[in-house]
Amino acid sequence: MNARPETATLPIRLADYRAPAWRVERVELDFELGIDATEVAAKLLLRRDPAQDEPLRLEGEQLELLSIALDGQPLPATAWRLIEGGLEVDGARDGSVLETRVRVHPAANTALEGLYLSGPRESGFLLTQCEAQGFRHITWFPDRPDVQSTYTVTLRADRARFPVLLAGGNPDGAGELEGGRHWARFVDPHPKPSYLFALVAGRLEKIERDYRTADGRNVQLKIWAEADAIDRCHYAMDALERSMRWDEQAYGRNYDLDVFHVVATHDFNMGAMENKGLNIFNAKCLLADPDSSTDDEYRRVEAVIAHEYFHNWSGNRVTCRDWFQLSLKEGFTVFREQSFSADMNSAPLKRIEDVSLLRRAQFPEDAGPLAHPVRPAEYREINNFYTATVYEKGAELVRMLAGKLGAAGFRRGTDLYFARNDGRAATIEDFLDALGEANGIDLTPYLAWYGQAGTPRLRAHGEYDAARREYALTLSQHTPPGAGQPHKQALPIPVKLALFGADGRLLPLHLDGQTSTGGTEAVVVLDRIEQRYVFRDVATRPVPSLLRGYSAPVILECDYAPDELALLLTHDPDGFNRWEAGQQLAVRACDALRDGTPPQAVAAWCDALAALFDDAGLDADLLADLLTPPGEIELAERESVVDPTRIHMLRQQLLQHLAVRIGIDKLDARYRALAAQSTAALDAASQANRRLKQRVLQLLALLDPARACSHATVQYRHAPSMTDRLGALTVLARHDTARSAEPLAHYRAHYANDPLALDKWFALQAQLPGEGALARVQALEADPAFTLKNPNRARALLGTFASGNPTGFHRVDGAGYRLYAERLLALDALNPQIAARLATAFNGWQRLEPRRREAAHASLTALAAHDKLSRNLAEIVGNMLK
Ligand code: 0A1
Ligand code: ZN
Repeated sequence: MNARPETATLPIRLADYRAPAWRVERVELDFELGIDATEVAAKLLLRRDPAQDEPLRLEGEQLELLSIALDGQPLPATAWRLIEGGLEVDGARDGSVLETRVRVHPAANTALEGLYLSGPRESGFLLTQCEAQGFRHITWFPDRPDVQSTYTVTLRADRARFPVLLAGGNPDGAGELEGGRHWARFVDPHPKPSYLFALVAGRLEKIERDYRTADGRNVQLKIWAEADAIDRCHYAMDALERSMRWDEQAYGRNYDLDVFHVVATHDFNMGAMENKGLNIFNAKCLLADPDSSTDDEYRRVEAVIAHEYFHNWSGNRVTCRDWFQLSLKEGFTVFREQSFSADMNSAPLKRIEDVSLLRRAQFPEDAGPLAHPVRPAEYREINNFYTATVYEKGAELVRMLAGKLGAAGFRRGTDLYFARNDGRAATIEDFLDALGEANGIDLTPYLAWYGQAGTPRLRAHGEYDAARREYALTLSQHTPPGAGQPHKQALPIPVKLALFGADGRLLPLHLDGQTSTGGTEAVVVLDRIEQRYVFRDVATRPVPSLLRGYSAPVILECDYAPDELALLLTHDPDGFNRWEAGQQLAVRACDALRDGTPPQAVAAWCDALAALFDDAGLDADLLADLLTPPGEIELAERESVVDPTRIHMLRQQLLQHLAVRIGIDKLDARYRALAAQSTAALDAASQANRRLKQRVLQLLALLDPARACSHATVQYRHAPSMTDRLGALTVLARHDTARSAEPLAHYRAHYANDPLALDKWFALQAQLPGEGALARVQALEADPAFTLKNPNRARALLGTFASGNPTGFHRVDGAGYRLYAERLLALDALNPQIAARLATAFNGWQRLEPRRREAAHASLTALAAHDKLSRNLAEIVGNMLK
């Protein structure tokens, strides 16, 4: 099937929003399901807005129209016409019923949007993906989120081939039909937009559990997967139950149908999808068991289960008026998911993980040619806007609002938001209005955050006056121009802060006119270009701890001396800021190594960490994070001219210094001690041990690769968990190619039938740094298990190579770019969404050093010159070259 739109489109603008002229009150859908051809009959009860005089227009793509009737009468060909991307119908009135019948072709649908086949045609199952605009690939419909309808869905299919038939809503009957066929009906009483429609049909197994909501409803929870995976769904079921309880307690939100289905598929463009009553998950975000999932993957499953479940209120009951408001549901839901994960696990570590992701994924986006505001002003292809900015930065904005209102105030605000907007398609203004009104606060200044792209820089400068015992802190902000916004305005930036004495103790704060959060911590809101804050009665020259807990998504620039950062790294009780001080110090250390200036920062960082390494009171997982300097992508963000090889070498050099400072004996002893405690247990302490063990082994490998590889060989052989197995394999593959061959082959054979485990095998090798990476990737492409048709596989090999292997991808000769661009083209013909997403790996190319920049430019230009690019890929490549 040709997945490309017929014509290029003009951008769609927020400013052009108009309420729909036609709505659909009720939908009845009838599916005659088949792998090659499925027939869809739709019956729409239409409502006309009396204030508008528009003809009825419905969206549809790649639909084979079989029949069309209005109010029971077949429509003559003169009464309807195909227009670009749609269908125009004459003669409809308020209350009219439009009936259409179309044919679609699931097995030929490689774009995985609309109705498609997951798995081989003999054994695979059918499923749908409708966000953002997949429903128009299923039937003619006003496919926009502000059209909300109740759905009655009847599925008919061959019973032997499709024993399980599911759609969103409550079950409403099922039965047998002639010729070995059967049917099932589902009714969803909650009006919903078309993007939340879903069906699943095929051979699936299930696990189930009864759940009683806080408001007394009995709900059947059912998780579905193919037979070989059903035993790996139990962890997700537990996580689902935890999520449901948490949403009741934290937000007063109860589930609202009699059943809640979750389905796993290996063929999915994203992580998961919150279809009403029928969530569909990428298997990667649902299946978990100790033999094939890492600790990180377990946490991800828990987070994604929560995320999709939480959407039932933040997204489904209250949906988005238009796709510009995407962050209304996504930013809020990511924030809810982050809070849940923080409650279930370690809060400071979760914060570190979230901020690292923001810096790795969102900051580069916000600083480059793909930059856009959390609420974009225009787009060509909405699927390109499921970005780190809309999700991650959007969550940071909600976090700022929550911080401003305090826990009780935020809850008052969200209660009002849900009550007032239940069943509505809302806007970001509706969200801020409700939060503000419930608290008697005007939050409109925060709207500016939603409309302005770019990461603000927050400068901090402190002066101490010993005679007056005063400390004056000057804060100023600046957002570089970009994304078509030459002049950026000042934003309200909440800065949570504390002051430390030279002995590492917190000082009491006396700050006129500011809220104090408990004597030693305060929040000031910088809402102009510059402001000075004077702290009185400060006994000694203080060291400020700023943006505690990362209280605003900005880049802090503060002229700390290395020993001040070391003091915070050693003493700050705010776990996040402690880590942050270490990160800043590591950056300084890298700068010193790069510039050949006196290595004070190197010594300060190494000394502080060596001391913390011996601190028995420090949590193993925090120590593991402290021992990890910023990654190569983060380091590159700070450079005006980027040489990925040099950055890689500097970071390795820094780690080498750290390893030397701690010393072989200590590293070896700690590794052995941690290895002796190895189990498959999933409790926090066991996970923390594994995490630290891996960091220690990696450091040891820098000093004594032979010894580290011996440990890794033993660890691989006896690993009780995937975390240990993969950790060992990574060290071996990095440090001893010859010795890694056998375990890599063993892994490949052992997991031959486990696609998720195989993805990790591809990704691990795609990530190995250096010149050899390209040849390795090409060899891996020849593996019979490699295919561009499966998004997880394509991402594991090609995505990891381009986004997770800077030295491999950014070869000076440009061969990495050329291969990648060729693959993007091939991918685009199959699955434009995935091609466009993977193409973002070129982001940042303009700041590469000249030879690489030229090579990247040549590859991008060649790509752009193709006349048959999808709208998805064309938009990304076009923006990249702007
Ligand atoms: N709403 C989902 C993300 C999602 C978006 C688009 C999809 O298909 C193209 C699928 C999923 C979420 O936030 O989890
Ligand atoms: Zn979401």
